[in-house]
Amino acid sequence: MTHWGGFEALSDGQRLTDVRPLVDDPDPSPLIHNVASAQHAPERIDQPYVRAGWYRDGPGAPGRGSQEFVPVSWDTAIDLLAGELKRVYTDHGAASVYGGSYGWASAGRFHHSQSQLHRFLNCLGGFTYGVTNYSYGTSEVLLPHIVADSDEVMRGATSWQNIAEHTELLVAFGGLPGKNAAVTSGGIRRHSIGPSIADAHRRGTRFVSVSPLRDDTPPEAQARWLPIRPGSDAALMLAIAYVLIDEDLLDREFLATHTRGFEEFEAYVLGRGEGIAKDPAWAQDITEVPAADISGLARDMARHRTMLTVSWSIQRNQHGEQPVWLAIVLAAMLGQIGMPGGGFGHGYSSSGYIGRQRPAVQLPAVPQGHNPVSQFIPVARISDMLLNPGASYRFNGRTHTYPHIKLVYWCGGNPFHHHQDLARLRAAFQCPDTVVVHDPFWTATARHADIVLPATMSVERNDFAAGKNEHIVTAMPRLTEPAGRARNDFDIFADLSRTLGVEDEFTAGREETDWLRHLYRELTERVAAHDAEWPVPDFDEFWRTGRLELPQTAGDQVLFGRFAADPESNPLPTASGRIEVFSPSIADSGAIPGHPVWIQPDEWPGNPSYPLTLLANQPRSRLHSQLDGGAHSQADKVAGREALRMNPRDASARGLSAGDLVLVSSPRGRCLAGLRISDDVSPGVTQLSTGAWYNPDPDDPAFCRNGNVNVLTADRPTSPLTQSCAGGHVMVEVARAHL
Ligand code: PGD
Repeated sequence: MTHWGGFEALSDGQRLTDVRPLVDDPDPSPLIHNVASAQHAPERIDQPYVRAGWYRDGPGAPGRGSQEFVPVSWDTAIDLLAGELKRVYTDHGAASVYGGSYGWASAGRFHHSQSQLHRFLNCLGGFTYGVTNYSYGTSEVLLPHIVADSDEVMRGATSWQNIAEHTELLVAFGGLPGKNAAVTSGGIRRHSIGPSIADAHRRGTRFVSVSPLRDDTPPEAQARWLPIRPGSDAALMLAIAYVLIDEDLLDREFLATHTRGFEEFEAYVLGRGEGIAKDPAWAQDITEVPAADISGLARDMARHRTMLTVSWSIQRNQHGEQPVWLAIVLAAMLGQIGMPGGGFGHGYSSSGYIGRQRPAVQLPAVPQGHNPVSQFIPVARISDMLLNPGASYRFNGRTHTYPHIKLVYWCGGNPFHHHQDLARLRAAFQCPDTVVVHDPFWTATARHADIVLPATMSVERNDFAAGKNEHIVTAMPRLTEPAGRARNDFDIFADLSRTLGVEDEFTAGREETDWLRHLYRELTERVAAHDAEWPVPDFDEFWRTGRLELPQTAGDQVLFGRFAADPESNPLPTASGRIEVFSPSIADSGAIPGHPVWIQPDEWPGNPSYPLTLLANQPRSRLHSQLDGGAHSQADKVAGREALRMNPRDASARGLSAGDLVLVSSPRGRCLAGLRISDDVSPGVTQLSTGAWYNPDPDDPAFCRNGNVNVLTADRPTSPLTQSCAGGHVMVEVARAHL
């Protein structure tokens, strides 16, 4: 099982051949073909390594990211690392270790890299941790202020089945990209988004896809495409709100009984304060959506059972809070929240689990123990923390201080893929005394470490997996020997904990198989407690058949149905118990206004040096940066680089042809890419997915030869409220490259 689907394969003990999707997957992802082809690729780390300067001169030696590595034995690596951990914990304390280690790693409940790392570091006294995430970090902070916990909103989203039965109009801001729905963190057994959309379309749901990219919504939806200027969805939504107010198409009774603060918002929309009415003509200038289309869409929404959804990508931008908040306010104005097929969702198609019925039991996880350290950062503030120890910053209404970090430990993530402004990150990575990385591959993060330990891939170990809202648990028997001298993260930590005298706390006396049986027992006890009649095979039987079906929650899944029916008895977990159109807690934070507004991002069309808006979105041919060397990912390259898409009009204005090697420049950096021309991309827009491996010029860390888009993006937070990743858009210029 992978985050992008399950497969069966033949194995000769060393390599996989004949990889096939699981037979019960209705729409398998071709990404499974990256696994076997990457397993023994040259980028695989064959044994432990230590950076030459660090090996020679010890912690703090300069040259990280630009030096050779010395191969060492496992015994030497464990001794060196144990000694360094002891020094840092003794001399500087647990808060000087950054173990946030953000990243997706691999599917599998036991060999979950971050859980293993956190458990290990907690045995040593704890660590500075990371909060929120790069996927939907903005919403994770925002949503509890205005409706509920983000997990509740996303895992409890109205089901696709309910949409197919009841929704007349589904308006998708950011579209419904099938490539993202093909992935669920933790594993996806059945790819069902295409069939779900086709079913809804067949039963009469009309789709409107608001996006700069036509193919952000799959053909099954037969969607009406409403191209929009990137980053302007909030302006479009405000104009829709204006039309609903102006034409009295809103449900004032729902607003009075279920929301707080609509009056302040209404005054802003009508321009009563600062005098600018947010009408369709105002929005047309900002969004490039014709005013008549905006009015028409508002009326269509008011006259039909309407579901609004905002993709995660839209909140991954400066001021990304605003469109998420506005979609909820619009849904409240329509008065359909809690009705079958109506209301709002967040992230339909941003991940495969949203809109699927929840299982009735929680999956087991490796216990992480207790972390006594209170210091943390929002994960996307990694460079700020390393570059500015002791500085203060605002987050979610409070002031915090960046700790002094001496040791960075990364296991299962790739910040030199996921973070913005990689030249700045590279400078930040020079600050700690020591950087440790476990990864199966020589990622750019491994190349910027001092101690590099080769981890197994999931096909090289035993585990079981189920992603969010997945109701089949899949066994993951080890299919091959580990490549080279790779070891499981768990075994590496077990060795370290033995050397450091905390083995019993870390392993609890269990090895891999004992842990799997232990976690499986926990799961089956939960199933039995929920439904004593539910068929539960013992572990050996589960391992033989490869699957365990979980009971699902009962009933038709409608988000906030009970709240809508009786808000007094079923209040939301917000300060007012209602939907907060105006939020005093957000207003008091001073970070952003107390109701949603339009704020123009700092980078915006108008600078002749960087006239194109580049969408730095999720790739089609791999998950993030994972297995970029795999066959499927490599087959998608153009001119040997990551493919950049551009509208024919913009290509011809620059004298560019399909297949050209191009140079993409932003105010921060430059990268090479291969040109693909497509009228699925709006004029003035260009698109380069994330995940090509950062391969900097030795003399210029801001220049990437492979096409890593994060050399271009700004390391700027969404806002001081959410401090999240705003890497979705960047202004660029594209020209033919001369090598
Ligand atoms: P991955 O490529 O999945 O990226 O960032 P993330 O760091 O999660 O990295 C996972 C790493 O774990 C890989 O190097 C893989 O080899 C390693 N790994 C896999 N299995 C194991 C294992 O068992 N043990 C160990 N030790 N390592 C393992 C993703 C992040 O990028 C996310 S979630 C999002 S949504 C963001 N998206 C964007 C974006 O849209 N635009 C921009 N500009 N930037 C983004 N960055 C973010």
